Amino acid sequence: MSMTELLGAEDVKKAVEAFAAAGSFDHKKFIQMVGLKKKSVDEVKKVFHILDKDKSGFIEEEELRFFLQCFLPAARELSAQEVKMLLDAGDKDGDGKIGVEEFSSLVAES
Ligand SMILES: [Ca+2]
Ligand SMILES: [Ca+2]
Repeated sequence: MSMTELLGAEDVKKAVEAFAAAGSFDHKKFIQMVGLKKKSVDEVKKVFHILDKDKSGFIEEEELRFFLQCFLPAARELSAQEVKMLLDAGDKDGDGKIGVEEFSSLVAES
């Protein structure tokens, strides 16, 4: 299952392009733009599993760098500051990584 099968390819492209400039990433707007907010709990979990590239059950800091590229391979990497902001927003229990429940909350809050 790829991201563009779960989400509309056009929506993903538009969202990635909207945050093409380094430092411009806004996870709430991005989550809305790719249509993730309208997806079912199961679909959000599928997206989580794509973002969890090494299948550790968590999205770690290193994986957050490639957050946009998981949606669109041609996208840019997130900057260290953007990664930190995204991690701070998603990591509710402070263990330094985002679990599936935390990711679902992040989507729900967006
Ligand atoms: Ca992982
Ligand atoms: Ca956590």
